[in-house]
Amino acid sequence: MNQHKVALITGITGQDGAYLAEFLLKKGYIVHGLKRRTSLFNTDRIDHLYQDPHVDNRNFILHYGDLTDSTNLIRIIQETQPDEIYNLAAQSHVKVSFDTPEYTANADGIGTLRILEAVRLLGITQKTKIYQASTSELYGLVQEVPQSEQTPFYPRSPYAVAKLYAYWIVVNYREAYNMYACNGILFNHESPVRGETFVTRKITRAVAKIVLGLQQKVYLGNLSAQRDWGHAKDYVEAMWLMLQQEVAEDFVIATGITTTVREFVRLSFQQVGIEIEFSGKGEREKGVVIDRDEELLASLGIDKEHVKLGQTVVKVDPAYFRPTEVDLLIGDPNKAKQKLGWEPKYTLEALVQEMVQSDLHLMRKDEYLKKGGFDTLNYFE
Ligand code: NDP
Ligand code: GDR
Repeated sequence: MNQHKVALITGITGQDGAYLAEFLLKKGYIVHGLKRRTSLFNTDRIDHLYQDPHVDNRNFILHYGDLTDSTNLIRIIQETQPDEIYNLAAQSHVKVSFDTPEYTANADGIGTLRILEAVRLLGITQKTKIYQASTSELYGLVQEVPQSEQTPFYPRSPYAVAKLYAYWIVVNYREAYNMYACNGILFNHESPVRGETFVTRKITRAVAKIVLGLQQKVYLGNLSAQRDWGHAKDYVEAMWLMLQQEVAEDFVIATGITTTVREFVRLSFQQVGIEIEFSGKGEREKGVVIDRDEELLASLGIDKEHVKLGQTVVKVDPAYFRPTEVDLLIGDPNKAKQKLGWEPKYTLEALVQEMVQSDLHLMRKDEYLKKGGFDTLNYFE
């Protein structure tokens, strides 16, 4: 008899998919993942988990698929017969959702319905538990803080509106068909493998490039936005805990602490011994270097001449503003603490430190390759 639980993760190539796959494999699960076909490899985050398809008894198996394709989802769910489905796949970028609203609705909204329907049509509602990646973006325009499971929703982007549909269809299927399906209302969570266009990773990557002399400054959007940032590693544990309860319920997962984008920038530069000060307002705001810890820079092997006192390292580009912004997110994780026994282990400072160190390491690799002449291969000459 197979003792191993079987999980299916959609969005396995993404930040959370990678952390969750690693977490479940350590717990002895057989992990199946849904992966989109891409023209270049995009499995960097899970390459360390890859197993040769020619060996027996694999516990990590990828399947080509897409949340916009019902028949494909039905087939994969039928073949894998999962005990748990983690629906993490989504067009997850809020700003991009204004450019691709219809696709975002299809993948993020109807995609969730397709998963629920597949489980219902296959007659496995009493076997298969479903986790839905809901989001603090549902709260949108501030109604109250901190935001809890009781706070009303007011979505402010096509992404959030699509996720609102997903949230309610999960609740509806739970009530209508007695399914074990639940929403994790997760606040922002980051890591060294966060997508490079989300603000935290954009900042830590830029800090690394600036101090290595590979870039002069970084252009950002709204520096006053406030987010409740945690670490993805802590948050995937909460996803799993939500599926191990007697009764399916929805939970807020957050740290309870909020920070501005501006402060995140300052903390990131501080990691490498650079103090910056912001001045000006709105589109004219900028961040300038006011102090350098030369000892720290030297201990990190960074040439202090790459960052000069008075250098502008942050500028605002209104192109990154959103048509409708979410100004303030701060979550109340008390229900999760009490019912799931969940606590975040990472502080914001530890998160920033890990991200900056990782990006320094990565950018150094780029620097070495460039110096060695291995950075550009022009196939088209
Ligand atoms: P990522 O953007 O890093 O990963 C998204 C994943 O979804 C990728 O694997 C991507 O594939 C896949 N995907 C996108 N569109 C489709 C599609 N049509 N069919 C199949 N797969 C698709 O997101 P995160 O890991 O950060 O987030 C995971 C989930 O949690 C998302 O649903 C997100 O909206 C939600 N969420 C995230 C939070 C956060 O702070 N990180 C907070 C709250 C919710 P590919 O690699 O091919 O692009
Ligand atoms: P968010 O994350 O929209 O909260 O969605 P993001 O990091 O993109 O933005 C956070 C805040 O920073 C402001 N900002 C910028 N954002 C980006 N991307 N680029 C910039 O240059 C920039 N400058 C300022 C934004 O305006 C915003 O206020 C993330 C995603 O992971 C969603 O999938 C998830 O649901 C939510 O978190 C919770």
